[in-house]
Amino acid sequence: MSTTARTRRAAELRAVLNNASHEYYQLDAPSLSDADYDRAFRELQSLEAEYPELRTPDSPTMRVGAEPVSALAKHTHLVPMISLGNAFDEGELAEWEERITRLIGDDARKAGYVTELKIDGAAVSLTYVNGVFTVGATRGNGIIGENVTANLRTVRDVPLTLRGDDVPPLVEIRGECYLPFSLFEKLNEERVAAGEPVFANPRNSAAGSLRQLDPGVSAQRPLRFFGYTVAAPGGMPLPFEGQWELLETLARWGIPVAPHRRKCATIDEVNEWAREVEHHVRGVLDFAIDGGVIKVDSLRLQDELGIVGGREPRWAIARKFAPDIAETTLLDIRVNVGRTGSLNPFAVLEAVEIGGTTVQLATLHNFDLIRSKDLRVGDAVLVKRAGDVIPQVIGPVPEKRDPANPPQPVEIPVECPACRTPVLRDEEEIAIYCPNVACPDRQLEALVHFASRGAMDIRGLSYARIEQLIAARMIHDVADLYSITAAQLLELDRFADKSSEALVDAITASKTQPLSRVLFGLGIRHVGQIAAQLLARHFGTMDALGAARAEDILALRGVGNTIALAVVAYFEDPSSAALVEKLKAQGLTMSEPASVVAGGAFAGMTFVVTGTLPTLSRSQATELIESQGGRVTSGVSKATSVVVVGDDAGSKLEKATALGVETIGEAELLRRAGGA
Ligand code: 0OW
Repeated sequence: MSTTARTRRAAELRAVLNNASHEYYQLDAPSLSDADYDRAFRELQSLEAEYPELRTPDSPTMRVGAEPVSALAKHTHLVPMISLGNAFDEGELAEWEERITRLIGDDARKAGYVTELKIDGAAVSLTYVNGVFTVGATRGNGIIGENVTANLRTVRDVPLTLRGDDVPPLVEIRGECYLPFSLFEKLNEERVAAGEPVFANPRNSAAGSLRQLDPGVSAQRPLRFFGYTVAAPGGMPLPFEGQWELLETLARWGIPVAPHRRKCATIDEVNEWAREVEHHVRGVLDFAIDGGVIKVDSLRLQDELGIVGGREPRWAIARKFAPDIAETTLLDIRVNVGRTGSLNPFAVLEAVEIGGTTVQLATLHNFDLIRSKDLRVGDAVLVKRAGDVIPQVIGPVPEKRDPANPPQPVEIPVECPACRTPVLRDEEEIAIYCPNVACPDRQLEALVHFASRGAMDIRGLSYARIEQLIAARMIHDVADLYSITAAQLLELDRFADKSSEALVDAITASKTQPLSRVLFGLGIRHVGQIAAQLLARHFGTMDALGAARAEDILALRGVGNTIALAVVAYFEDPSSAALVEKLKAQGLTMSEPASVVAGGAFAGMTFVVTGTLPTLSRSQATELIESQGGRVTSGVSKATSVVVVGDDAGSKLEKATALGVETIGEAELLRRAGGA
């Protein structure tokens, strides 16, 4: 191949690969298959290996770790990286606004504010020369940082070239490098396996990964990046006038910008945003934040307000949230047996204050996780509590163990703690089960689930009352509920005339609950609310479903092999088939009203789903929307009625915000579908 042809081919491959990265990481809509990407990448790598002069700074092969260095070189920032003052409550935020108003009158209020998530990672600065990524540096002391260019090249979120024709010839883009929680835990598991100390929190691991001397190690650490400000040498014109436009421009140039930002006309709107983020958004983010950043939405006013002591801008402030991570002692690990028989370990903690509430219990998911985190009873542990999500144990603080007498690793149970039946472990799943259907703990949990709001919704039948009925041997399974009389209840503690009548009425009323709620209430393995609705709306009655073969069930869109086999197995199992007959004899209708399907809550609406939803797969969400008469498309446009937003939502969220299309989360989707 001639030199010209080689040069052209290399340029072509770079363009294809960089564009594919942009589509994959920024637009969440790849058009090039992984195989084609790898093929092109290898062709470029071999071209550059044979003809090194073809290697350019923006070549995607530069992302693969370069040689290790003995120490990081220093880098002086073009423009100092300033820090932020803090406001810990709404009062202090009001004082900040007053200080600004004293200086420039009402102008700030007129310009309005921009609120951004305050990413809790490691601040970095990216220098682009003629739109090509040239230098990457840590913040350091704000004036001089460390050159970590080779490491930042391995960060997929950092574009090697900026897009658009309005990029200044020399510009520094500042932002935060962070490690998502999901990857932080995985990284710690790997460190435990490698016998290395675990990272205490995502922030340390981001900073530690960035300052790795060996880019090959950085390349193994999937750091992410959000940009939030632009610095250009004095006098360089910038194509935006306010912070909101700055963020829009960064996104257009191909720099990831954090979601959940908002243009606020008043400080009250800022406070409303902060409350929403602290109590709802924070708990579902896959990355750590320690608050929000509030900025005056005008670069002119920012210049006028200036910087205090060269360190803190008067025009921006951090609205800090209460810390959502704290250290305490793991006093015990207990197990409760779920309704499906799974043994669910949970942590009993030394009471600790986190995010304004006292935490004494936390989830531990399963025993594999306990072993991979190497959690031991007696350990000092880090606990994360965010929003209204159940607290989680992030990991132990191993250096606090007494080397002379370290706590012992946790034994994985071999028998059920409630009925002593030897436990089973399904290989394809990582949970451990009690196979005994008559296990008292399983029965209790099964009854609680059956009566719960999402299932038969039997008001007044609380956990404590169910325990009471089981202890009085009045019920053994869910069908026995329908034989209870008010007279029997009167014999129990804390039951009077009214409450006895009311409970019997509530139980009787539940006989006409739709089939979907009965199916969900029966706790058939793998059949959650959505699957129960799909099965009920398709088969209509319990008899029809009970008579269905696996292939009939498989014909449903959104219902896979696992569910089909689990449903058939349920009806083939003598004890559950007998239970269904008992429920029928008790007079439960167990049929799905057709009206639910015809009109449908989403009739005539168009939805787009983006990002990873907490519990629904993309196809389940699609099924749910279609089962309610809605339509699902892939692109956001003015014709879109609603965008359903999950974690790591890509540019579809930006587009929805820009077009003013309504965005909701999974919980709201379920509520509107009548599933909640
Ligand atoms: N951590 C952040 C964040 C942000 C800078 C630029 C002007 C004033 C501070 O998400 N969203 N916006 C800014 O704006 N700074 C942030 O973090 C800073 C970097 C260094 C100290 C803070 O962490």
